[in-house]
Amino acid sequence: MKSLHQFLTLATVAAALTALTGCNPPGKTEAASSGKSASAGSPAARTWVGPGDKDEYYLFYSGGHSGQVFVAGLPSMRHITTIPVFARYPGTGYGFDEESKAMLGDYTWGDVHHPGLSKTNGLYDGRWLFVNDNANNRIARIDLRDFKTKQILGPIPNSMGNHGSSFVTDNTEYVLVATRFSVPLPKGRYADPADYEKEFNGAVSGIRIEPKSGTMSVGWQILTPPFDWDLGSTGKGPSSGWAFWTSYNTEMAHDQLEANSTQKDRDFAAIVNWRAAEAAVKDGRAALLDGVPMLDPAKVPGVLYYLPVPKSPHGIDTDPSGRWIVASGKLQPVASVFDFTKIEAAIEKKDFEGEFRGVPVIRHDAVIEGEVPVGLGPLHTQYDGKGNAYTSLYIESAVAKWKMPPWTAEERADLNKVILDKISVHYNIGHLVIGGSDTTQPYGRYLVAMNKMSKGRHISVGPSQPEDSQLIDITGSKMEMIYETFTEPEPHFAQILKADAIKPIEVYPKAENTDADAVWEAKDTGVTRNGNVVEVKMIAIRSHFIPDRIDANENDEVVIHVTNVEQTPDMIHGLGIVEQNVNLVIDPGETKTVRLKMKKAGVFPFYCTNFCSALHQEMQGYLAVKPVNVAAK
Ligand code: RUQ
Ligand code: CUA
Repeated sequence: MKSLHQFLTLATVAAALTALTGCNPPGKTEAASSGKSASAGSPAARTWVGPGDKDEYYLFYSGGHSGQVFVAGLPSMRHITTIPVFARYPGTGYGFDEESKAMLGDYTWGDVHHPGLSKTNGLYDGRWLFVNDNANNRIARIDLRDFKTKQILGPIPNSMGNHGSSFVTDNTEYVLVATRFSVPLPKGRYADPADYEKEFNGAVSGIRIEPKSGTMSVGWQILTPPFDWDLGSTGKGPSSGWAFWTSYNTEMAHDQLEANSTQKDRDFAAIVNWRAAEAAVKDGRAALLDGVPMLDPAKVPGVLYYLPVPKSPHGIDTDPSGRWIVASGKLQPVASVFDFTKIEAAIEKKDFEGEFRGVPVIRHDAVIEGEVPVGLGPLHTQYDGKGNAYTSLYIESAVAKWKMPPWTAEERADLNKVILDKISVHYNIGHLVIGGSDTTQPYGRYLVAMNKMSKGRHISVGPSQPEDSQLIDITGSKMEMIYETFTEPEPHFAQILKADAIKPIEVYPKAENTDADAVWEAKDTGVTRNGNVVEVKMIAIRSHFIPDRIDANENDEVVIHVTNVEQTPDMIHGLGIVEQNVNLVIDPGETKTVRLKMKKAGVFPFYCTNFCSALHQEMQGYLAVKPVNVAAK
């Protein structure tokens, strides 16, 4: 795939590196001479995607409280685009036209944590990317056909702080969601936080996905005690039909959680049989709470079990086989490996160590396979599909690579022996991602460490510092750091998708434009008045708008529908109206609408915001607004 030119460039880069490091013999990189394996050439060679060449993978980063999703390429780590989801984004005009404005509602931000790709038969199918909003209890669907946000569901009833999502089931039946904070339910009810244990509740939810359209709706919810639900994952193989979430704060503290929620040595994970929950709702065993079906697990046995896991856990990750479930306690330096086949057997035999509010607590020792001493501050675990697990160590600023069960008797006797490798990251890693780790067939080639601190590993940009992400090659027996990049705050989790798994469209085909207000020819454009409403049907094409003059009166409502009639990729036009806060960006073949109230008279120029041709600058016009007293004459 690489061109001759590129190889020449690589040789030059390698030579330059050698020159810089001085003592390396030709062809040997610094990494190689320092005894680390350099599995396929120098790090520079392995991340180098030359001008005109393309990356092999997409990296979909969550954008944290930016409310967006960042798209980068792997292995180059180059930022390619930003998909706005929960926040306005002038760059693509998102949140300025009527449709996206309506989707955003009154919220101006979101907090994106965990993107989840849609799946068919347990593998990514390249249809949709779901992302959650921890702040305003929403979940969004991005269509990978055009990389646009198509639906925002929420605020989800009975959910407060949608952190524990977006976890997608094997055939995208559901995106699973758990509430982080507990509140008096239904939302809007007041209770004194001092009565937390009695009055507050949490919930886990199944967001149903319509198989053809991807339309999301709340399928079912399960009421829980006021624990703080944290992270989750969905089952597969033997655990298909199940889902798992960790919680912190089984102490049910309502204040000073730093101390009060870290008392117990174990917190509960939720083991949820979502197929049973779905069936129970069908059988009419749910009660409506705030308009959605809520199951009480004490009255509907079999939908929920608790599993004690050590201490203040964070990540809980099902392995590609679906048999092993790894939970990490932030405050214990181990990753606990649970055997789902034993969990099933324990449920079958009622091997419980008690119950909590009518929900059985599975006996920990009956289902634990081992506690792997991974290191300090374990958070999340990913899998390479070759029997290895990789756990992020926040406190240690490292990634531990370790061997999954089955273990030999010798390994079992001393689980230090299953730790295969450790690599430092910079600094305080949160999530990490391996492509396809949550599917049955991980790609297992690269690992991206998403670090919470960058601590000046970049030229200074002042106090507001970016986050640091590092690319690690995991093809060899030793992990190898090969690249580092920076993003705006704050990637939590990410998903990696093979680039050839999708074929996005680059123009909206004219035949598919169903907008009733779309116009394609000059003769169909125009300005019509209906009482106080002035409606404009407009065309944008290199390098003019038709019409390029709009007349209105003060206090009129002006409704503009613009169709970009181009069918050429990258021929994007914009419509900016000066001092009117109008910023439409219209992709080829797309129609967008904006409504504006003409609050004051004057003549307001409008222009194309996207440099589309040599005469782009000439692509302009006037919105002429007469004052009321003149208009009346
Ligand atoms: S969290 S650093 Cu919001 Cu996914 Cu673990
Ligand atoms: Cu159209 Cu610039």
